[in-house]
Amino acid sequence: MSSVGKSAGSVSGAFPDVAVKDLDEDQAGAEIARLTEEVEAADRAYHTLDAPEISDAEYDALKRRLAEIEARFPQLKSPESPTEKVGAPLAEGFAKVRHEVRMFSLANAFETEELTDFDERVRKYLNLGKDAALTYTAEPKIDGLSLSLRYERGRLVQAATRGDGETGENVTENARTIGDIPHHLSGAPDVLEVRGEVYMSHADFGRLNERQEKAGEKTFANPRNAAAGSLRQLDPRITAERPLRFFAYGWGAASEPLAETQFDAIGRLAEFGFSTNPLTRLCDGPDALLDAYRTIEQKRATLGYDIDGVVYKVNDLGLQRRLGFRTATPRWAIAHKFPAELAWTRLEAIDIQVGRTGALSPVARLSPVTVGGVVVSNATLHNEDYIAGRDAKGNPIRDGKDIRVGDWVQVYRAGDVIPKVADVDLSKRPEDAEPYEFPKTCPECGSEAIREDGDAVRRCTGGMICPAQAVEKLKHFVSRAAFDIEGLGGKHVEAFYEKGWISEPADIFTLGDNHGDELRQLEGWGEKSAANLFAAIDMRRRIPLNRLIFALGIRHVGESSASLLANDYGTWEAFEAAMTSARIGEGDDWKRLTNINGVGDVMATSLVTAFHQEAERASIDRLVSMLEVEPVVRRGPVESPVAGKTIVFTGTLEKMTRAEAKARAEALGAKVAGSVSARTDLVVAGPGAGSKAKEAERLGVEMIDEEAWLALIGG
Ligand code: D41
Repeated sequence: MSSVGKSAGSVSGAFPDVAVKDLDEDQAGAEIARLTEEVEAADRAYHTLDAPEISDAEYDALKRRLAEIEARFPQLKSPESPTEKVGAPLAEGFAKVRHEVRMFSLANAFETEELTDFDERVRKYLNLGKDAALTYTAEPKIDGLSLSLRYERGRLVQAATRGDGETGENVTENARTIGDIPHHLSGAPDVLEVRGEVYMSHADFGRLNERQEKAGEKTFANPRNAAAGSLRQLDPRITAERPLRFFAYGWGAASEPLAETQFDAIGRLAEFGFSTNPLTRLCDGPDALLDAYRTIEQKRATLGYDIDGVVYKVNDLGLQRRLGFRTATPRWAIAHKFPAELAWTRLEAIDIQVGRTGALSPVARLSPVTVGGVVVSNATLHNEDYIAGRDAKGNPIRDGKDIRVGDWVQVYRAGDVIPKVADVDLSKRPEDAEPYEFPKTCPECGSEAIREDGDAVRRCTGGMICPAQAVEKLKHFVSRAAFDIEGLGGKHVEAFYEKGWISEPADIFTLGDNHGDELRQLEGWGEKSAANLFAAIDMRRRIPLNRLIFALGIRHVGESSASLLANDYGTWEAFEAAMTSARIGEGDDWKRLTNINGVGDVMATSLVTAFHQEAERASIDRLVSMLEVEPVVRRGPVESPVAGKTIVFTGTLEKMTRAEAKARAEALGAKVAGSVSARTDLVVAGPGAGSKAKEAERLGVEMIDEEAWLALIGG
């Protein structure tokens, strides 16, 4: 029951096949909920469980669709949306470091067209014509992990991983062991944070794995994992033995400007003693960028280290400053990714894994093959339609070719993710290959497995009698975004379940009383570790409402939906009472539930059903009787003179474009509206303001010019 190849699943009742422009508001809400769940599930699998479930390309596609829908329906966008977040949650064990200047991520482009779009967006934002000069840098995108190095008066004082962009891990001692990282800089500003990528070369990676294998230690799947695993060693002596390298690509806090351009600033970093990528080029437009992309792609195989694309950045630092940042990414940079790598191999077998909600997920067992430097032997097959060569609507995929055991299949992987089967070669199909027959019963418990109308997934009906479902549900319960019980990982859950010590979440809270002595006797456990575990469990007897709702593992209720529900109902008592009295499709409780932005009929039905199923309900009640559920505390708004105000811009702005003004206002917590009404708090009017200014005057809305506006927001 490893999580290899489990697909993020599809949610019935959403609208994955409707073009964004054709969605109505209700559909958009359901799609946002579905995409949010899928992105979060993938994030968890990738970062927390170290077992990615979908390819980078699929992940990017989900996130992109989510962003598109949010852009069209900004009123539906949650401040907690995954499109607002950067990077990985923190691992435990290192002290946390707040970055003085946030470490942003990079937006991605895959197609040439997206690169020209990028250039157009930049020009439009800056109000530059098509032919105005605009220079970019192009540099390889190193496939490693980002690190921020803080120097004070030239001395390295701190090194931190990116973490979630706001807060990273303090890995200073480890960073000091990396040869490419200077301990002293001369001629640098008093405070300077140098940012770059830690990576491992192919040759060093090969030698490290050989060494690990000889020593009977675990080997790494690829250089990036090796670099990450090596940098995040709690013992710096281990890091010191690992051949890590570092390329500087940027900076965070700096007490003085380094230069006037990106290119020159990187040149300064090189003067200070950093390695900077020798393939970095200046480009005077999209054609030159594409040229640089092709050149770098050609060199990819012989570079000796992994790169996964090319990063373009606006060269002029003044323009970078004006362009600024969206929530998670700069407007002045983009990563142009290389296409995914492909390989052909034989499909040896199809296994079925059973998940928390009973979903039967087919996994391809492959003849091992190297894809982009990584040996691949498993791949996801998604669901039975995918194997049969159909999509969710019954339309052919792969021209309708089905997948059979014994087939030659094409697998692809992008980054270090679980690969996917993309295609099948019918000319190599063995004569005796039979169409795959998807099981109609659960391979774990023998219960009937059924497919509901509109659901792409076949599910085991065994509920908690199915050991696979029970264990997966328990694993979900203790996972990081749920109860996050330190020292109680998936392996322990499996072991305790097998011993019959825990079969539902409530049992975790009586584990000490009922099985404490047995646990202390268990191999690998003792007084201290058992005491630690029970202390960790006790710590979670108080739990925030949103975590509890998420932890229940109700189908369609992911992390974000759980927060939406918690925010709306506020307390467990209110939530529980509403779910208990609600009836599917009717009455006030149902109306209130489905009126929550982001809660559609599908999720609501799932919730109400769960609370009305006797066994499930009893299990929830047993759990909650042992807990103290924290109600939701509402967060205060951003502090600024315009926070919470509704602002309208009209007329010509001279110091910035409309888009820039809007972004600034929104960053300060204001709402920017397109027309003046009684709800408008402030109108910023430039020369040529017409009807909107008149309307503001008529309504007595405060009106100021651009200069006063800039003074108000501090320039
Ligand atoms: O080589 C890289 N992996 C690389 C990453 C690069 N050459 N430049 C980068 N520039 C940035 C900004 C523009 C945000 C300063 C980056 C990254 N960011 C980055 N890497 C991982 C997250 C962000």
